[in-house]
Amino acid sequence: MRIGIVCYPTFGGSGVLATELGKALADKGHQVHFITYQQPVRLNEFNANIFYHEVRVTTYPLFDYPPYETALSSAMVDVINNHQLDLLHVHYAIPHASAAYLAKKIVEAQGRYIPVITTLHGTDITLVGRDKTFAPVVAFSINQSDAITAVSQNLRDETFRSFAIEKEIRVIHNFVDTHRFHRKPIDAFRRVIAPNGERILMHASNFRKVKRVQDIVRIFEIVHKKIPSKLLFVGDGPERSGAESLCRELDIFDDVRFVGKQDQMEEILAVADLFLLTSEYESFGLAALEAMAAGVPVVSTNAGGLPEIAIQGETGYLDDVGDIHSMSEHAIRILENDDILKRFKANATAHAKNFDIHRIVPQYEALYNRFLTLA
Ligand code: GMT
Repeated sequence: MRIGIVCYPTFGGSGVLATELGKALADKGHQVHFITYQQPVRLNEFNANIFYHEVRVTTYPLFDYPPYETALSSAMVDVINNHQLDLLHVHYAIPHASAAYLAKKIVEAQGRYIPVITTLHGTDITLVGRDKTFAPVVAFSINQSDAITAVSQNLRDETFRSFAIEKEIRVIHNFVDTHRFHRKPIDAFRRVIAPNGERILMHASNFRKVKRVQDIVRIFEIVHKKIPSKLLFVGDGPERSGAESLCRELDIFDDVRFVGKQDQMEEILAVADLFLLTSEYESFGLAALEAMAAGVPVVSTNAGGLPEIAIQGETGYLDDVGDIHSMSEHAIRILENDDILKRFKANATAHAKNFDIHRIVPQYEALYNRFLTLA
């Protein structure tokens, strides 16, 4: 198949998932065309089946807001026609679903049929999409997609609650390459972070408000009093400086490291003992799944789709949003004893296999195939 993938190229989960999907499809022999404004961060290796088409937005003094969506639709039309795409798979509704709708209509007028599959990822529905400046366009373009998928049952239900969607929304859970994430820790790296064998707690995100990173700091403060430990923050974003200030205020800064954006997550996760995710909402929580695949138990909130990927008391614990004390107690319970930690690590590794790339990618292929027979 010749597949066009449209996504955000940044560190966010939707872009990561779309890129990993494209790479997996290319490995299976499909020709994959990424259409986006920048090389996706996880698109870091050469593959003869992968093509990358950069969307360029012409600037002009008249444009206070350069029309990215128009440029994106034009790029889609160009790639559909010049590379004879069989379908377009767009990740994150805004503005990808409406740009795809326009591209679809343009090529239709030229006599070509191109199915559009839209995958909803979370904030495109729950935060940004609901905003009335976007809502009518989001609802319309989702309804115009030939197929709609959501990354969790929770997101599917939220979408139906928020918009008048007239079509079936298929749940295809996010996935992880469990083989790639199952790494041996690099001892030298572990020693740099935890020179005296302390436990290592980790959080990775885009540090947006929805992640409640201050809760992570407060949980660590409690855990740290009982268990010699270090906290590693991976990623960057608007709430990072607030988290740094809180670490200073609580006098734990020497035991916390902010390592910024990293693309080799599997190597960093390999040294972690516990992953913390305190989000107010996660449609899925890909970062938590990647942690589990690396054998790292997860203490998280029970928000959104997180209960669909974790097992209470086995792969970690799920607590109410903001319940810092329960999350701290659970973290301590996992970390205080080597045998318990080992059991949680093994459970996390085993459970992540249910979301292995080789189980999930065929679900997308089966969906694509339904449309190829219509073309
Ligand atoms: O978490 C973010 O803010 C980034 C966002 C994105 O669109 O990249 O992540 C969303 O999509 C991920 C991949 O499907 C999910 O794992 C995240 O849970 C989801 N984030 C939210 O729902 C807040």
